[in-house]
Amino acid sequence: MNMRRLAVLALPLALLLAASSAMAGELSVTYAWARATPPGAAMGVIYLRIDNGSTKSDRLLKLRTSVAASADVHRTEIVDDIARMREVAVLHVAPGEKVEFAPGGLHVMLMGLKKPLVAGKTFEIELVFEVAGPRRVVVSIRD
Ligand SMILES: [Cu+2]
Repeated sequence: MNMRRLAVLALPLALLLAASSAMAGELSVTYAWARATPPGAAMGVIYLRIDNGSTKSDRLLKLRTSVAASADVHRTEIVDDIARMREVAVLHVAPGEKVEFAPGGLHVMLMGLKKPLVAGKTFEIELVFEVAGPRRVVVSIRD
């Protein structure tokens, strides 16, 4: 293998390392998406991932978005074969823990939607953590 070939192979690896080291030591919120809603719908849901890359335990205290009157963390639970949603007032995220919000489990419940969530569009939500502070993320809307 000649040197030129080596350099070409080394470049993607260097980029990968740079990307992962930028995330290390921090709490990050990624993969945020919302389900598109029909016209007139009052409620919507957001799924995302919280990755606590820090060494400190943290808590999600509050969520803010301009698209709805309120945004709260809910957990769907099956009780006696019936799916129920329960509000999670304060979500704990342990050091190194990844918390996945996904259909059938944790989700952000939007209530009092101000307009329909249209597939292909985006909006922003801010998650306020006790230790890490606010994290503003772009939510993409999907069908
Ligand atoms: Cu809910």
